[in-house]
Amino acid sequence: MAARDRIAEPWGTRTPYAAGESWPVRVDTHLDEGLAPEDVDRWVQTASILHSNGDGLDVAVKDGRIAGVRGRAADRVNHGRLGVKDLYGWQANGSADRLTRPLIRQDGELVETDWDTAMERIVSRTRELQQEQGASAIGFYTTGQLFAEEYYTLGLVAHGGLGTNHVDGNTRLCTATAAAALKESFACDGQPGSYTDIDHADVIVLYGHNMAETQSVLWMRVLDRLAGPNPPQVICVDPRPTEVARYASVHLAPRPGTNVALMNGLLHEIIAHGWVDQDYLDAHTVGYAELQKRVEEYTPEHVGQICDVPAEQIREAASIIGGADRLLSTVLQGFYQSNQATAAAVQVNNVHLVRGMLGKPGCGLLQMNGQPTAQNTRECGGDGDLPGFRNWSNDAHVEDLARVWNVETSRIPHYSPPTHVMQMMRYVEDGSIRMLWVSGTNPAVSLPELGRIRSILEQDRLFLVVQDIFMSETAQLADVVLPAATWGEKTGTFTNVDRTVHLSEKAVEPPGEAKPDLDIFLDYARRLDLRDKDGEPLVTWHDPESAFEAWKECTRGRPCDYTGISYDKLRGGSGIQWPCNEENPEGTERLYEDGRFWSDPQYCESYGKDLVTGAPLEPAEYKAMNPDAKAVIKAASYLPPHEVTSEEFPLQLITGRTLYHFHTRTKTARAPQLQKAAPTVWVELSSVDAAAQGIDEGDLAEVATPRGTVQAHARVTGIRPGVVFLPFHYGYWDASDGHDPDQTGRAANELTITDWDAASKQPIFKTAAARVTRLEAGDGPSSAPTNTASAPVSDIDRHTAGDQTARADEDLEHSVTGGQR
Ligand SMILES: Nc1nc2c(c(=O)[nH]1)N[C@H]1C(S)=C(S)[C@@H](COP(=O)(O)OP(=O)(O)OC[C@H]3O[C@@H](n4cnc5c(=O)[nH]c(N)nc54)[C@H](O)[C@@H]3O)O[C@H]1N2
Ligand SMILES: Nc1nc2c(c(=O)[nH]1)N[C@H]1C(S)=C(S)[C@@H](COP(=O)(O)OP(=O)(O)OC[C@H]3O[C@@H](n4cnc5c(=O)[nH]c(N)nc54)[C@H](O)[C@@H]3O)O[C@H]1N2
Ligand SMILES: [Mo]
Repeated sequence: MAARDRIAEPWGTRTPYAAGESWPVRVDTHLDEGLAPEDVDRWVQTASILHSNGDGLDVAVKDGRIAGVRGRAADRVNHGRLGVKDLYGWQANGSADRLTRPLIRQDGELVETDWDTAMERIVSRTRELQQEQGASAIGFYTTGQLFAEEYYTLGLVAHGGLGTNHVDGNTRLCTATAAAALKESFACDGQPGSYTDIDHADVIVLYGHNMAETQSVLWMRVLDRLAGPNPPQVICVDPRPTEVARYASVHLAPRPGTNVALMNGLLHEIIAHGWVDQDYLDAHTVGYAELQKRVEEYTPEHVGQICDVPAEQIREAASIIGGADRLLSTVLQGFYQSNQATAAAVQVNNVHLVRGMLGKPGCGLLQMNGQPTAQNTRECGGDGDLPGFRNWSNDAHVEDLARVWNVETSRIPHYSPPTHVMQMMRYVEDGSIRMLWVSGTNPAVSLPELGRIRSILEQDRLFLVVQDIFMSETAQLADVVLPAATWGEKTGTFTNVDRTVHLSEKAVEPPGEAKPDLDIFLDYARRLDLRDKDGEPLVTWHDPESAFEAWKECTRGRPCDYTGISYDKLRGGSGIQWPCNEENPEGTERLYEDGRFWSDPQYCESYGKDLVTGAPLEPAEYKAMNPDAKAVIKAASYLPPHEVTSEEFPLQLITGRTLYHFHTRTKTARAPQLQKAAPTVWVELSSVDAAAQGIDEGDLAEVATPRGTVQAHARVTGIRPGVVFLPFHYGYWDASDGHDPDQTGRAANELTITDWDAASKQPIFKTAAARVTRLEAGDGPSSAPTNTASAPVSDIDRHTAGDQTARADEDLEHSVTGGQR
């Protein structure tokens, strides 16, 4: 067993392996300073909550507190490894400033109260609004960080109980495009691929996905293949010099917002060289002829000009993809939050369809998720869709859901597409939504154009409920604040990117009067006295396991079939991939193995949309296009971003993440090792752009767009010239000095634009026109991490490293017991 400073060495020790072999086990452990593993009272099973990778881990309990974590050797996802946020982030649970009592606004101030008073205030406001205006006055905005049981309950309460169509999750900002792209190509959500495809692939392409920092354990798996015999070739598509780019055979660094042009260029080359699987196309797809026609004009030279990438590089990347025997692709926010999000992500699906690379070992397609439980938000209806991947525009599906819920069909809103969050904000602005219940998300930092969002959420006429574990920037604006219990303090299940379902068990008591989100939703339903059509209580469950059993029934016969899974089956060994049912009792590694899809018009989740306008296809249109349940190849032409550079705003602004923080940092800023690794905001710019403005490493700079300004210290990196990058993690709260509204000038979203992809409705966080100017000299280099995409181009005398408390153990000898898959 060796101890390593995992802040300095985030990916830990290599355990090389060859194609087709099983990924070796390495068990990572981090415990409170001075606590030895043998002194831990109990180990309690869970999975990681600070990203979507789904790494299995056990929580160490000592004296009734969480005191550390250890990776689960037997879990199929991580084989024992943990990323930095998991190793250190658990400390936030025990933070002294957790919310412990409900708060209500009285004479302008938030004051502590009891649960009865807080809940009655919410219930009486709900009743008033139902009477005055109906359920459309009420909206719910949830997250990708609660558990399946909680989303399913919220979905039932909102859709089947109140009957409002205004339900969405922050998954809209996150993976709405993953869902949309899968629905376009396969008429159903659900990742075709499996993480074990990394064990087999000979080519791995990462499209706008900084896996090294955002799914760092998955990246360890790639690094271990790269360190072994017959390594795969990696292609990186990202304007920044990420760790992924460092290991890539080809790094395409396109101008932000030009992904569709790039994809069409790759498809042009693949088709022109005949690197296509015609038998597969004939047997299993519709729409190929249209694609052929559409990509004809996208020659490498033409695309090279649009994307500002050498034509030769496009040829080279295409020939690697075209020559692959086992092609694995991953897609994330560089596509989903950029111009033409769905159209671009769909072209990645098209590459796999054209090459017949689907449903075979190594031939994986991962339209990635970001948040730990985003998949469940989508499956359970927390994002406004109907649960169990039912199709809201298929009346038979709505009837079937009404049967499951025992309500009248007319009670379930399906007269129009579900309201997406940016539209909900518009309705709040207009005053037609008058009560908004926000759970597990911090929109006052994470939504675009924060000046506008603040003014919307601050309105007196809005009744704002915020359910959180900390006094977030959004909770500051609330009329009622509800203190939630979180991961480690409550039980439930969640599902990662590759459909692996994990059980997360309660390890310790929540602080003070904080309650599991499930209990809060159940309490609301009870107080409202919601009933089914026979006058019985609408919600028939009372705890996590009974909620899970009900959810299973809702999924019976649907693609995300959970009926073969139980809490007991999830205990002890590894997570299990859905569908898991009578036919697949051990779960299902890959979807679409036989070239058959869930796209039958009667069965499918979606009829698709027009990629340019977002208009949903009519059932008859879909039936005419795809009568025989094939995969759909949908072509798209490149369209320039809405906001382009100008003399005043000559640069392109993109925003995103660093390895050491999670989102608005309510958890990671309370973990000292993580906070120290990336203490405050910075702006990345190229040496060309820095020189043009007379900016040196560490200088204080102002970044401006037509929406606002942010001040940040400059980090000069190898980023594509013409592009600047801001991490979006920094709101106006800080662990050291609390809430300081004067610090609004730190949040990247002061600058982002109110605009979204027409098909997925995902906001565009990665294309805006900006200007950067120098304000004053800094006192030394910027504090940005030096071992990630923000690595400086010059030698600086500051390097990212942890102290004694950052040392974590790696056990390479660990023998696996208990059902490794
Ligand atoms: N450390 C860490 N890990 C996380 C999270 C976190 O907050 N911190 N959050 C989790 C969540 S919810 C999510 S959604 C994922 C997100 O994970 P990622 O998508 O990997 O992260 P981002 O940094 O948002 O964006 C990825 C890359 O997109 C590139 N990019 C920007 N614009 C374009 C473009 O137009 N084209 C292309 N090709 N690339 C572009 C950026 O340079 C950036 O490196 O991470 C998850 N994991
Ligand atoms: N500019 C820019 N903006 C972005 C992005 C970007 O790349 N650039 N990425 C977008 C993406 S992909 C995402 S996912 C969003 C994330 O944006 P948010 O969801 O706003 O970010 P978080 O900080 O994760 O907020 C989660 C909140 O839930 C609370 N919480 C944690 N656990 C629990 C729990 O168990 N119960 C309850 N009730 N509350 C809990 C936390 O304290 C926190 O306040 O940001 C989006 N915004
Ligand atoms: Mo996300």
